Amino acid sequence: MPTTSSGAEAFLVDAEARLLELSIDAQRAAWVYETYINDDTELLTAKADARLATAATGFAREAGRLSGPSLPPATVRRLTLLAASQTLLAPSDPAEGEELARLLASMRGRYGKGRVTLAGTSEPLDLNAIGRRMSEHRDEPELRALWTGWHEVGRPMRPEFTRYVELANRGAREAGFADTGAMWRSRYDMGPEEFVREIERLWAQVRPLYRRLHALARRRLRDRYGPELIPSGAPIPAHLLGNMWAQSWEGIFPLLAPADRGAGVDLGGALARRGTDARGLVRIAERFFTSLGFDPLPTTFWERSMFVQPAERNVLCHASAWDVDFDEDLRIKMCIDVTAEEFYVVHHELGHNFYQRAYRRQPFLYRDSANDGFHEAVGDTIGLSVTPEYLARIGLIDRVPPEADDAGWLLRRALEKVAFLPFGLLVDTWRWRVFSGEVPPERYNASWWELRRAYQGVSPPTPRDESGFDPGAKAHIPSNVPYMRYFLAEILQFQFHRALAEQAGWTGPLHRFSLYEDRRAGARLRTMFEMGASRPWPDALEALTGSRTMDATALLDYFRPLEPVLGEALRGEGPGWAGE
Ligand code: X8Z
Ligand code: ZN
Repeated sequence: MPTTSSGAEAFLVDAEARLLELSIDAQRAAWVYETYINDDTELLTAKADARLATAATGFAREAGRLSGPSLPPATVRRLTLLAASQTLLAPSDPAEGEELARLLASMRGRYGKGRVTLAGTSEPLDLNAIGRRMSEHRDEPELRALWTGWHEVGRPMRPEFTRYVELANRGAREAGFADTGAMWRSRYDMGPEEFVREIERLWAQVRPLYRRLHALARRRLRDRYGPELIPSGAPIPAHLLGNMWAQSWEGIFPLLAPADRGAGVDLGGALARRGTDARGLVRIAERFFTSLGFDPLPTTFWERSMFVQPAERNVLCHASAWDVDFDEDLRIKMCIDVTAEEFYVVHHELGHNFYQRAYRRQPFLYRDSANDGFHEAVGDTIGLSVTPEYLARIGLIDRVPPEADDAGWLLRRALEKVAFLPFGLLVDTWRWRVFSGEVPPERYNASWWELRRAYQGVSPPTPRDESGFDPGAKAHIPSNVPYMRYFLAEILQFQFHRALAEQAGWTGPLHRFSLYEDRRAGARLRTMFEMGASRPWPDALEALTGSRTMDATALLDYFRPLEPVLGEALRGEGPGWAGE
């Protein structure tokens, strides 16, 4: 019998209320766990997650059963969103659901508790301290020790991850999906094959630029470390790029800085000179949003957020933004270091919070971004407006460097943004294959490194085998957070930026445009935020940019002024590597 529209509506209202309640419980438990990791909080978060993920599977199955052509499109949309409302579906067997949630909590805990003690020292370093050293130090043996030491964190996750894949897939299949990866890919308002083609199309647009930047980095690293370690035509050893995952190369900017073209702006130095602390950094970012017409963050945000790493307990430092009650209880959780890099991360996180607050009046299933790339893109869009002019305007730096110095500034941005693209792409390329069974456990590490070599052009500094588990050394793997969103965000943020610049009548170079105090732009952003997930994402993209397709030409336009610098620096160093 076809479902009546009122029957489906009643089911949806009920499911939304129940999911909201379970989600709030799960978020509270997760907050306490991630800001105070111990055995009790681990158990509590696992129990709350299990309840949510098991209920979600039931709702997803029912949504699939009810959905049909006789229903109004809006109802079908909500049923579709309901089916994939969670990133994790648990098997309906409660024991298996709880086992799955325990595995995930355990892996997250291992990540949060991970430490490396360097030979000849006695102080264990946490990931923040390791990250600082990897971005600032250039001593090869030390970098190798930090890299290798941290990758040990993944080793005990291997059996846990293997079982998690099995159980998560069981839940996804009960709900009617082929596997968990297919479930993740079902949230893009297009067929899964079409989505994969979109990703490939976007990557093809940006790949030539990435290969040139890679060649420049390789050349400068060869000057520093010698041709034995950095031969031409080969991938770059992953520990030498200034970041644990080689996902941002900003740390090695000093090695690459164009000689006579300006060293960029020393934002870190400026913050230090001003004595800005973690809270002060967040205030500066909040001020940007209020300059666009958004209301200031609620008092509870300032009371409940974690800005600074507590000394006396284990926490999960990886930055995140929360909307604990899906209403006004906004928070961020970070271990803020007052650096230029973290200045951007703070803007990234607040982007989530302002988006969340804007869509809170939507029905529960629409309290989300247009697609997950949008959520990750908005704070970064604001970050693109952190220009030298803006920094001078708010008094952080004294003078705006001349336009002739822009190459340094742009190169720094490229080392963050362009360098990230292949990493953003490969994490879930790997996970999709794992979930589908194409990559079995006995090829976890091998396939991870094939992708890292092919896309990023990096190689492991020490031989890897299947006794370890290198993907586990990246937060989103033990935390079950999908990653393609960051690849999309990297493309979208430039599209947003270019569209807003055009709407403001800007005719100068894109990297000099700032939205600061542009209330009209703020209103457009708010319109898109308030839509939440109520419409297919092309509608949201159109509302902001006038276009219905994702397109990387804005990113290419933004970095075009860098071309002469790259061209000049690359004489004699052809881009590309064996194993591409
Ligand atoms: O995880 C994040 C954010 C939290 S949503 C800090 N990002 C990715 C990462 O760190 O790997 C932002 C850029 C990519
Ligand atoms: Zn984010």
